[in-house]
Amino acid sequence: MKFFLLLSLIGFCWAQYDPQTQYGRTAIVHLFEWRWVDIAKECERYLAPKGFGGVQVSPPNENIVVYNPSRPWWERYQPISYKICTRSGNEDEFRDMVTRCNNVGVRIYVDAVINHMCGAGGGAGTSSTCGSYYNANNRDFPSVPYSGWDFNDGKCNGEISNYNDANQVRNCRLSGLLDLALEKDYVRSKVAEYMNRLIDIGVAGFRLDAAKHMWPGDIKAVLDKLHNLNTKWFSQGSRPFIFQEVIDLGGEAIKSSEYFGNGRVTEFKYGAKLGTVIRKWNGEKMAYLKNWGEGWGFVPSDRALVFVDNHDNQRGHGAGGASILTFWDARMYKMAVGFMLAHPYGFTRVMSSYRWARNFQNGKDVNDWIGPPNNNGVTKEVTINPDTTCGNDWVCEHRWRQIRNMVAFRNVVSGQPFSNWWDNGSNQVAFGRGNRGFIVFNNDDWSLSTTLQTGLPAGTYCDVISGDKVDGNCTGIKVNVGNDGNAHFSISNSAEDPFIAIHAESKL
Ligand code: QV4
Ligand code: CA
Repeated sequence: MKFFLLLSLIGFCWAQYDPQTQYGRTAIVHLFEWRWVDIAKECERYLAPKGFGGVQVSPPNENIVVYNPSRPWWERYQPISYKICTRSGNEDEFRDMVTRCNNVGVRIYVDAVINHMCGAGGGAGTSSTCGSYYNANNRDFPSVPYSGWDFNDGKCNGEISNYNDANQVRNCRLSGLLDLALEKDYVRSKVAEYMNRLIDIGVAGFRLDAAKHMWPGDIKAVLDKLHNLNTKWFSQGSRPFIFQEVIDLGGEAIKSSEYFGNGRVTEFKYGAKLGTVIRKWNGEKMAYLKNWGEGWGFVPSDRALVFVDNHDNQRGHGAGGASILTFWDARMYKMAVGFMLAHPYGFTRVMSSYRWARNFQNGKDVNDWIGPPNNNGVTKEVTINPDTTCGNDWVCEHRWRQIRNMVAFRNVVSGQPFSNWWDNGSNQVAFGRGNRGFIVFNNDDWSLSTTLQTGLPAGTYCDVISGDKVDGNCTGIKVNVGNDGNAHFSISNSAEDPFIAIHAESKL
């Protein structure tokens, strides 16, 4: 990432696109709803040794407490104040997490909910995660403080009803959430004060929640008030990494390109399209992935934050629809995440979820609101089983061998070109990353057996999908690459994981 720093030093201001990860670390994980004490431990015991670049954490600021339904995950997207005090932990625990993760080279990115406060129907009282008083009826949030003057009621006192009217999308209420008047310097200053407190603690950047619902210029005005990153862990002049949640599947007034000046944007087309291809819906096939990336109409790679699923669309919220692959579709999900991590496009985020009791009625999961594993509202610890999986209903996709090893693959091939593409015209495809990595998929209903040019030096390589390289041996499939770079691959269409990946560091 030193390249970005050089550019920022000579005034290219690239820095807000730079994830600020430790050199050679190229993916982050969203530890959705985890407690700070558990994230601190995970940084030290797992994320650092396995080469993860950082963690997106759930909103750390005080939120409304909702009892109907009972403590939904989405209560954390209804701020009451900017006190660092939620079900994930208090400010001391947050500080400890950021320090311990940074000390092992794992960055923390905060989910910043700065477009709004709680729902207009949130009532009044102290039903909040830190006991702060609020009164949604008269827009009173004394712990910030915000009052009626600080909201957009004067511009629009209703909900967004027309996504083809940019003014509505920015100035009206998203799902009834009280919309902050971010054109006011006072509001910009309160938001920046909150974000600067987090920067000074040591965070590396921010996900800007509901960025689509804020004017790009208002966001820029806030970002211009932000401090440089803490020099205890970041070089002088480092700017916070910014990725803006902008859902743009096309066909609406607002385009993600309006936000490129502020930082990266979430590319929701990525997961929606990849899910359709891997599911082989609408005549899609993996052979079409040859021009994956900008060729599919996505934003430029250096402006993209990409993911297979996120906390919204893994449960039917937000965008992507039924094609989105999640941990519930494990076999296809691993293929999609593997493809994402092997392909050079975008900066990659891996989802890490919890299990909940889905209950589909008329095609909709009526339990889509269920919050994290908990004992009477207290979020459960992330326990680690002897086989390194997680207990207490935490899914820990990031610990699945196929996904963990592809995070390492992405690090090993970083900077290498997309090369040696091959396909069978259907759903058997392969591609390399220069002379450092190679991956082969069989998503057809028949076996794959073919010799391919890998671009790799001769030698015996361990497949990192079916196993690991342990003490100079492969616990899974071995692949022999000849002096000409060719190797033979056989993948049954009924294999547990119908894909093979090898790289420079899995070579015996
Ligand atoms: C209800 C009614 C409203 C009424 C309001 C009155 O629906 O008509 O005016 O009460 O208070 C929850 C409830 C929702 C409720 C709202 C306010 O689900 O029914 O409105 O609270 O009380 C998450 C959830 C939402 C949730 C919200 C706040 O997805 O269901 O709403 O948190 O708790 C668009 C946006 C995109 C957004 C996506 C979900 O462009 O930015 O929708 N994604 C982000 C986050 C997402 C979060 C929000 C934005 C809001 O990823 O998790 O929404 O911060 O695509
Ligand atoms: Ca707004």
